[in-house]
Amino acid sequence: MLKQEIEDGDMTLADPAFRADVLRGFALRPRAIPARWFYDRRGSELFEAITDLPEYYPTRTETAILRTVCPEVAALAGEGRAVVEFGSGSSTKTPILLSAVAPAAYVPIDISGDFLRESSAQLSSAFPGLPVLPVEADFMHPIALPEQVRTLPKLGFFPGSTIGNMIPHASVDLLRAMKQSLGEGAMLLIGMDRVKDEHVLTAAYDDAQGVTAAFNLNLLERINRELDGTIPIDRFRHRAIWNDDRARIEMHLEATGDVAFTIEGRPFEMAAGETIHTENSHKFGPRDAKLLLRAGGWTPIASWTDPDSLFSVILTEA
Ligand code: AVI
Repeated sequence: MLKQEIEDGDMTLADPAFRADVLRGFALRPRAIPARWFYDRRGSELFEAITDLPEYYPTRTETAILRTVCPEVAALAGEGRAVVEFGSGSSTKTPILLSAVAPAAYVPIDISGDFLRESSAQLSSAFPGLPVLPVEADFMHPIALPEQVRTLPKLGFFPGSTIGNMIPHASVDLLRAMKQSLGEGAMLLIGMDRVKDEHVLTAAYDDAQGVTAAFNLNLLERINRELDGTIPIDRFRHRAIWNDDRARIEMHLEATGDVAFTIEGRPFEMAAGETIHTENSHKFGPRDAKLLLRAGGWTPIASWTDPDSLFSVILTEA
């Protein structure tokens, strides 16, 4: 999870980067706040709940694909690789890959030390004998991997279609940074969500139980909590819109009436119907996915989907 939270006893101190992004984001037109700020403790819990929703197909579909194809991935990757996961590996997907590949070591990378420690401890007990070497770092930039795995060939793992939350030039930068981190002879196994019927997409991001709405609105609660905000949350509603031109679901928070509020004492106003853009989730046709991967320096060598062509898992080499 991308999460950064500074706690001091009972009081949560504001992260200066959060403050800067919120103040900058409210000054933009249209207003926009980066999606990374969704993932405080409450936001991470809500995201976990989203992954179990009947409408949110990505997690269960990708998991099912991995169950089927990981033995093939293992055969293509060969023996003796270190698996390097971009993200904390707290999901059920990681054990599926580790069981099939039987790697020489497992290196999870995450910006949140808390998540990293929890998931590393779980994986160590599930795979006794496997060296688990967590790295607390921002994987958006090239990373020096632990000494123990430097000479081993790597298999990168980036599931969940998290790449879809970046705009195209940022995803190309990320793929290039991953290539640099993983080094010579590396492979990358990546999950990418596919373009599909608009109603299936909008339902996945605007579920009947309102969990995704709560996830989106929690960003305003976080601003109120951590930046001494007075945003009237009940005067905002969650919107999930398919932007066909950009092949992405956009999440927005829309003011349902004229509102005035303060953030750390600074005054802000929004008119009814004005929005704050909070997330992009890009979807990829099979050729778009391969083109993006090639632009990031990776050559696709195998690609799998589910029977309904909802989601892709792609194996690439550097
Ligand atoms: C983390 N990421 C891949 C999710 C997605 O589907 O874009 C985040 C999410 N936002 C709303 N629902 C799920």
